[in-house]
Amino acid sequence: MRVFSDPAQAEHAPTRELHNGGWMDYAEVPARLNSVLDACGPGEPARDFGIEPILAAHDPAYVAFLRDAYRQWRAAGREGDAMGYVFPIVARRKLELERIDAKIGAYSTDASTPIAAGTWDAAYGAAQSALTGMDAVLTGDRAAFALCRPPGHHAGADYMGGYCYLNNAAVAARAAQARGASRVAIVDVDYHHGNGTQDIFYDDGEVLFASIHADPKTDFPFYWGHADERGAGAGEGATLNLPLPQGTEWSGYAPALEKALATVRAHGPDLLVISYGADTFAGDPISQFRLHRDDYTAMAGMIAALGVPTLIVMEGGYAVDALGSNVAAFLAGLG
Ligand code: SP5
Ligand code: ZN
Repeated sequence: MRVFSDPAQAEHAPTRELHNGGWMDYAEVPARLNSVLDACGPGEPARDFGIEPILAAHDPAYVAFLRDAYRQWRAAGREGDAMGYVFPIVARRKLELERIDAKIGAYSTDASTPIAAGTWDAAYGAAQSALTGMDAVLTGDRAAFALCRPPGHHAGADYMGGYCYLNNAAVAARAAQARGASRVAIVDVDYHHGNGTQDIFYDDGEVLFASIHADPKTDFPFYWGHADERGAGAGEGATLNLPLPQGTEWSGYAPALEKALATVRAHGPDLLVISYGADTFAGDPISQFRLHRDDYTAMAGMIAALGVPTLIVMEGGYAVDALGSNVAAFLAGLG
């Protein structure tokens, strides 16, 4: 299977994140890339499809902000990574915001998604990796792997969060639709709920979003991913959330995946996007499921049995040393 990534993806290197009442080392590190490339690579460089396909999934003002945020941060005399500290929870009105602190808070859901010097180029490169992988699938490959970093599934049309800036899976799905694959299914198997992807397609009945994740009652992102979120308007019923308890092993995971895949089958997609996170791994430092390497091969086998052309997009997975072999096990199962 072809593997795509962009060298700029390694240049995004925030130093710390805020959670549990203090500063923690940033978990989403550049070394994740080499762990995967050593096991699955070397892969091929992403092509550049430009900014247009990114704007099919994201608000232009948000994209313009993201592009220029670090420069504005430095221009304000700040050192280190850019991060918000005031978040508008009630109404995000279209105010003319002046200060970088005001803008960054308005475009963030949390304080674990800093903007560093290389962030824009890396996020842009990751989106291009997803688009390049999608192009491979649309031109005849049964499956392709976009080794995206930073990840994307917590990023909405106009917000970043959870280590994510641009929603790589959503950008790829929109590109597929623009090229005639109108019915798309996105299956998100990252440990965390893909709130950004869900938001982008919530009203869209053409794009099924199905997610298996840690119960947001106990886990990030807390406010999305509950079982009663099922889509709205034309998208009513095209969102499926299957939250599972901490400690879930393959025996509890497999039935949820079977349920998600039955819903995918019923949707009848032209194309499948898998948001693949290896943070469901038993050894993950920030997550609490108990999957093992061979479970990823089984997971991929169930997905491959759908017989639908599939783009795999990398999301989370923070046990860096094991990440490459977990990804390789997953790709092996796709056949
Ligand atoms: C793409 C992705 O996987 N993003 C995940 C973002 C999670 N950020 C919040 C992490 C909070 C972790 N709390 C861990 C407690 C460990 N004792
Ligand atoms: Zn995750």
